[in-house]
Amino acid sequence: MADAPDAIDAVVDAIASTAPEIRSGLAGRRAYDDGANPSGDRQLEADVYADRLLEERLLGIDSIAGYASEERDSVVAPDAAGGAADGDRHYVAVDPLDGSSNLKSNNTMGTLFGVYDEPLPAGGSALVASGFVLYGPITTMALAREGTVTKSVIDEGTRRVVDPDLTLPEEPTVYGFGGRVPRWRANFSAYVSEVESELKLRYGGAMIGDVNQVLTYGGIFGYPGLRERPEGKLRLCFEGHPIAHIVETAGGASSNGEQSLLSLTPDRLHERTPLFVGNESYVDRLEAALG
Ligand code: AHM
Ligand code: MG
Repeated sequence: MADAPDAIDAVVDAIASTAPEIRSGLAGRRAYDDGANPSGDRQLEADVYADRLLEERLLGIDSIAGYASEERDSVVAPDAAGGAADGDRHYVAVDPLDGSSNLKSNNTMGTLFGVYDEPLPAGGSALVASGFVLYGPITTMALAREGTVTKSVIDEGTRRVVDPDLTLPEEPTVYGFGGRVPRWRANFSAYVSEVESELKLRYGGAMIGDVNQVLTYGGIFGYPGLRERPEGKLRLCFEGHPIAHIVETAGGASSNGEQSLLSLTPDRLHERTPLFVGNESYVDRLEAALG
């Protein structure tokens, strides 16, 4: 993966400086907007607000040649073709408010992003950095780049690193799996029976929050393929690639049930995938159970 410090710094700074605005704008935007996103989910006013802010900030960066969002049909290019040379062009994929249905119950949600050095949709190997902002009791950012994950607290738009080398704990403690249990397939249910006798359930309905628990305590998070929907719910480009990059860089593993999510290239921007991330031992056992 190519190193691109300037583009990455600019994206990370833009997202960190936008985070307090997104956060403070949530309270007044809990109603549904009129539209639906390309995956068919109803959009909240907060989804649209966060998407527009991020589009404006990220496309304002010279080296960003494309903005893709879970809330938009296709990749948006900057108005004027940027001055960046071919090798300096980068593309950002964003889930502006992952877990936004939690706004109703006032639970955790976040902003997820991946920076690629190829036009989108691209393979996971084109990711040069990825991260998430978590709007919990405090605002934090996990950032994977150059082989290291750092954790920062965001205060008034600036980042203060609180963990320079975030790694998954070796003794896993927690798990969380999405989808209604009767819709799970038999081999997955059998695997979960084993996991639930070993780990504690932590499921909050926002992937970012649930994966952050796994990063903090060790364990596994997943949203499996379901009986009527074998492709699962979550999207490879906006959720799968960035979260897999973060967890793998932190020493864990990712899978679609067969192989690392980072080895996959979506045919379509909004393509879905079964998604599993966590400690390697649990991801290996999952692949064996589903295989
Ligand atoms: P979103 O990006 O539209 O919020 O949808 C993704 C969210 C994930 O954060 C979470 O893991 C999942 O949907 C929860 O789905 P469910 O409500 O089916 O448990
Ligand atoms: Mg999401």
